[in-house]
Amino acid sequence: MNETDLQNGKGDLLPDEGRRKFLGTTATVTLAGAGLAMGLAACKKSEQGAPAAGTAAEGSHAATGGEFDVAPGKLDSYYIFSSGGHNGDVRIYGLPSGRLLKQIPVFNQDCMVGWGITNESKKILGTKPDGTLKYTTGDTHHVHGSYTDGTYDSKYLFTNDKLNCRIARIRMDRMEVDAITELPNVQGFHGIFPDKRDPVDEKINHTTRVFCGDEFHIPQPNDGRDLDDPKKWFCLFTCVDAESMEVRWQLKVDGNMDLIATSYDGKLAAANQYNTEGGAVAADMMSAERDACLFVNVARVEAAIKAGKSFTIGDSKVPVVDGTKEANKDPKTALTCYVPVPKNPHGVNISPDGKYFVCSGKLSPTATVIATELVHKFFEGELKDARDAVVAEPEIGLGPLHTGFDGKGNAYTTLFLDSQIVKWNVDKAIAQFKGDKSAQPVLDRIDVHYQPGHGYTSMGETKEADGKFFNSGNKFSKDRFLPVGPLHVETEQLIDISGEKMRLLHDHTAYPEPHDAIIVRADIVKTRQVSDMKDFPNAVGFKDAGITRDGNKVTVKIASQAPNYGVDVVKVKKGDEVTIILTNHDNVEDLTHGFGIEKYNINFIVNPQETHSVTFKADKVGLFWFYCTHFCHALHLEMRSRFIVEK
Ligand code: RUQ
Ligand code: CUA
Ligand code: CA
Repeated sequence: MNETDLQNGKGDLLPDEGRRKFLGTTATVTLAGAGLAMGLAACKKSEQGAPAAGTAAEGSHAATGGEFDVAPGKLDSYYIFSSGGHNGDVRIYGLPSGRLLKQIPVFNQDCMVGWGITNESKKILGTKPDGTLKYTTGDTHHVHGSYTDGTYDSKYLFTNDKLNCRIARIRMDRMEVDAITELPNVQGFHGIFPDKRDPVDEKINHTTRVFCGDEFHIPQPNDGRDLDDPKKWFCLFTCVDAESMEVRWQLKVDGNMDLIATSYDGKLAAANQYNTEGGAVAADMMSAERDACLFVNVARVEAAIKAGKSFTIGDSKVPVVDGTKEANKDPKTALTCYVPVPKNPHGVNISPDGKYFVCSGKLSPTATVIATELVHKFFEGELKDARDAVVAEPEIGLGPLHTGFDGKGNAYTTLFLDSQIVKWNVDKAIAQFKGDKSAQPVLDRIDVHYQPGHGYTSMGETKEADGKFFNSGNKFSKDRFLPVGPLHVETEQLIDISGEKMRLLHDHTAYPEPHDAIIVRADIVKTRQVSDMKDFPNAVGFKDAGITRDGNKVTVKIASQAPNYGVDVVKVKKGDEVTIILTNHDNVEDLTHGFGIEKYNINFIVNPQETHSVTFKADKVGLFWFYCTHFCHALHLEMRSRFIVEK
């Protein structure tokens, strides 16, 4: 097949057309079923500026083979930190290779590392009075890094659990979770974003708070009251302290919240709202022509709490203030600003220069551009109407969801229904909105495979946006990879955005199903490759190793060094409560040991210089080997000892 064939859509591009048609039909049918086809039909493809790239995306729009390969032994230039979705974890990939580097267990259990099994991880995850985990499931959607001076400082990552409404913090030196907090009074905790500097103290130029939006309105308190009275239910915007991880305050709002974004000056947090109607069924959630993008004036909220204008809900001690429209009629004192946007928006992102928030249309083929400066003007009482903060609303395509930026004035929005990424220019969109008929905001389109959800650019959520890569997180992979049964792996596609035209570089797989992610320059990320024994208060020195008994409680202290645990046999009695504390004394990078006990459902690792412990009941009599589960030495298989439980 030659170049012309490619452009004419011949040869092996034809089956691809077939796939697209098939998928397009599915999407339309699904949406029509939900009563949405009407609004979507309003977008006339011919008026969208640049022509669709069509399947030529994989011809003229694609990179040549190997161009962005990372050769054996070479390292990637970026990290991707990605949510794992209903798997409950957070993943790290390298870019541009797409190599999976780590899966950080967060809300899930992971026997590779022993997350949810060791006492230390159980303490972070939270247990019931009987010592078992309070929750064993989670749903991570968004991962965001802490900031210093408008860019990532490699200190923390924060992620949400939509399912059980918890926020988790990952310390980036070890890439492990060090704190989890459950949010009170909320359900459907979806959007999360750290502030970029202190909203109150201008001198503090790093992340201090993390903002959390909840999507599902509930009775307050949710103790059995008002179950049939949705008008009384409401949602809360929550502020968590980035250091203590305690909930600082909550804000009662009208409508719901979906995604969150924060301004570079630290003063504003935004949330797109798709259910301003307060509907309990989908048809009601789509009944209004417009929903809103909510802006929270953080300093005012905190001043209101200081002034004693807060209340509490149920057993929760967290102060709550009223951010509803009814309670905030005067913009000059308002805690909130609700900017009307076309119905059921999804996603809100801020441009790297801090000037514009972009709220994607989802059911509307538009993106709404809101000027940060004008939101500030609203709060000063200088804007007639909140809607006047909108400076552009270009038509960009069907099903816009999330937007990334290149730092050069261009935006890249995922189009779920069109299965495309659209590149558009913010200034041109503003000119068009002002009435310049010659302004054509849409600059380029590229097909992705298929149905993209989140898309994000390299360093795009910092002031160091570098305009190199866009990663498209597609929701359907269909036929992109070898089939593996009914559950498909997801596709992520890396796109070169450094030129005028976008170029598809390659596909990589993603275990179902990631939502949002960030792309961070590799030189920013500073990890510690061998831990410090002092960070583990229960570390076992060679001299402290041994077995002690206190009533029916047995403590087994093990100081291991490859290829030995330093103890040949541990003898206990049936019914004993056994605690094993294991310290890995090896000081060599990458020399991790494992610890598993046959038939006792215990399995965890200790990295060099680390200590972990487990507590369990010796409820089975007999001989049970415990062995090293992590390959560590030529005598790794011999690294095993006996656990004997006597009658
Ligand atoms: S959401 S596909 Cu969970 Cu971030 Cu938009
Ligand atoms: Cu120690 Cu394998
Ligand atoms: Ca709505």
